[in-house]
Amino acid sequence: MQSDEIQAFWNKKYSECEQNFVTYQELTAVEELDKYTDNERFSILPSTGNGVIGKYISKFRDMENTIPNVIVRETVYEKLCRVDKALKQKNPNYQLVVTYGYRSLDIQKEIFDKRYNELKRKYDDPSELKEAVHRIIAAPEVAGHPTGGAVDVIIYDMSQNKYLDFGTAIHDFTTKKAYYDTPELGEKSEAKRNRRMLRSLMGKQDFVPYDGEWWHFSYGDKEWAYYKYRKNKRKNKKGNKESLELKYKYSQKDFSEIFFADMYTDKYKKVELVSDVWIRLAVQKDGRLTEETLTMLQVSGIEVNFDKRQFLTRCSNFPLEILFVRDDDIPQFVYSGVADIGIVGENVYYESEKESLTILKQLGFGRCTLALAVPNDSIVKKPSDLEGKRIATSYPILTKKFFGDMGVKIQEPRPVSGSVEITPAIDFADAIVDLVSSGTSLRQNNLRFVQKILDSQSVLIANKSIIDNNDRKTKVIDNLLSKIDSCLSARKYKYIIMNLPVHLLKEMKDKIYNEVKNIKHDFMIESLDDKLLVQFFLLNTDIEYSQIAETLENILPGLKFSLDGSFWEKIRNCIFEIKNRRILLSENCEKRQVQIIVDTTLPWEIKLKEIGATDIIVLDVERFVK
Ligand code: PRT
Ligand code: ZN
Repeated sequence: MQSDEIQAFWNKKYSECEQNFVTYQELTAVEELDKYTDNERFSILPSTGNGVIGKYISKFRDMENTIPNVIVRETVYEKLCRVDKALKQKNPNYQLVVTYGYRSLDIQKEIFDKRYNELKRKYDDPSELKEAVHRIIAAPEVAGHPTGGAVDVIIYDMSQNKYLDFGTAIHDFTTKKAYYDTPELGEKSEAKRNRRMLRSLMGKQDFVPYDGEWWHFSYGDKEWAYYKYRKNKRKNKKGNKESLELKYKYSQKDFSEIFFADMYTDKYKKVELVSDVWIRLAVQKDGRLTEETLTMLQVSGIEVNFDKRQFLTRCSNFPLEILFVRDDDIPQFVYSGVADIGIVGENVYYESEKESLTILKQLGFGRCTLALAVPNDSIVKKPSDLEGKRIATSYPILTKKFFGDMGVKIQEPRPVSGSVEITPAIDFADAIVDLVSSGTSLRQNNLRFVQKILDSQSVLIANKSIIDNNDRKTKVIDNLLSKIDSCLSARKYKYIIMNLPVHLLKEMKDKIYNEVKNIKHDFMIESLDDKLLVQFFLLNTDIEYSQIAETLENILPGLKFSLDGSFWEKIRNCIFEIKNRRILLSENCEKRQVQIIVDTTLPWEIKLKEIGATDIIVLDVERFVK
């Protein structure tokens, strides 16, 4: 055969395949079952573990900005786990991998529109055009992925460290071999066998296949309803009772409507609940606020299992779920109730202008200033010099408000999402409104600070209207706030590692020992602790006696402060006197390492030098709190 004859032969074969595909027209005929079946939550597929795992194929991560993990309906997740279990019974080295699950409607629309515009010229008939595009990418209003019911799956062989042969790579649309029934793969080929195995395993869990992509299966979406209906109709020809069911369970959802089920871990099990009321906190996924936020939670005693690939995690010792998202989305998520509370910069909070949102607490980190700046050589001296001028910013609302309040009419602010500082140099703007912290960025871009618009730090925000109506959640949030409070006060302290002269410590202890053994004969000099003595020494000499009582009781275990006022006065002097002895110190005397926590509001540096401390290292307390 000539090569174009061969081509014609395959084309004919493939168009026969295409006859069987579910069409757009057919899908629009499917009706909704009822509203209540659509209420179920979504689950996150773990990216490791023993059950089914979710892994986006890297080139196909168009959900990256919103969701770093594959997510699906709760029921779909359970069914997938059962498929994986059945698969492992065939071969324990086989692993079911889901490379695509929920896709937001916006993305579905975007991809569909792109293809639609590409193919527009080729078709006169609009309904033919729609069908042709639909064959490549499902029309948004009937698509399965935005319901969370459709998945793309493949099997991985863990003993070989590779995917099983399916004839094409997953998501490879460049060849029609992606069609399940491609005539190019022999019936007995390994690829065909694997396709049949996958289809049969998925089918046993009530998923339906899509003939145009060997990897695509769904449960509960329109394709699913139609496929079942069509199958029943076929049976009908053989004389079986015809089913009139042509109804689907799951409708399309926007990301903001999605509520997540519990995290699943290995072994197909849910994590055990430690509470029946959980609150969800939205935090920045990957940015300036992420590390400090997580540290703050840890120091507050909350165990966060942070894994960059996850976007939702449950704390193991506090009823808190953490949702990792882009910081700009946090006000919206808290506003819409996707999260109960969130942590963002005040700049983002005020820019979002959501009325029912409120600041619960200022957190002290992520400090910066929203400022107006102009090129060094600009004639602008003050905001009013910018009348009628162009201003680039990521904060158009705050910018407009600032100039509005000053009564200066500027052009509509020009929104840019990054690299604001270069816009004057490329003549896109006459001035910028941007965040500044060290000011390096302004200097590097030959910009000059004109005026501060807003001081910002990170804040904990909540949706008043939701919180006020839920006492149980309010309780959990109050509990969280008091934990955060104690963390914020811990920031007052520093962890100090230093070397101290051994003979000085010894002298201090001897003196105390002599005083104590008069009233407590079994007192041991070993029970005097270096660390406590130094801590006591750092206290101000003029503070109230009662205030240091607790510290003294720690230093001298077994003795009660109430014992005798004059006795304690003596002990106190034993310790404070030491600093007058520093004459005795020499550079090369024997030293011992002592580690203490100091209150940074006290003049600790001077005092430590007074007792001959050397090699002082200062660290944040947080690092030492697990
Ligand atoms: O990806 P995602 O959307 O989550 O992150 P993002 O890029 O929107 O935000 P990110 O991580 O840059 O900042 C998060 C928050 O940190 C901001 O909303 C602020 O509240 C706070 N913050 C604190 C800052 C800065 N300091 C800061 N310096 N945000 C941005 N900057 C920029 C500044 O605009 C400048 O361009 O950092 C650059 C360097 O600043 P200088 O002045 O130190 O040179
Ligand atoms: Zn798919």
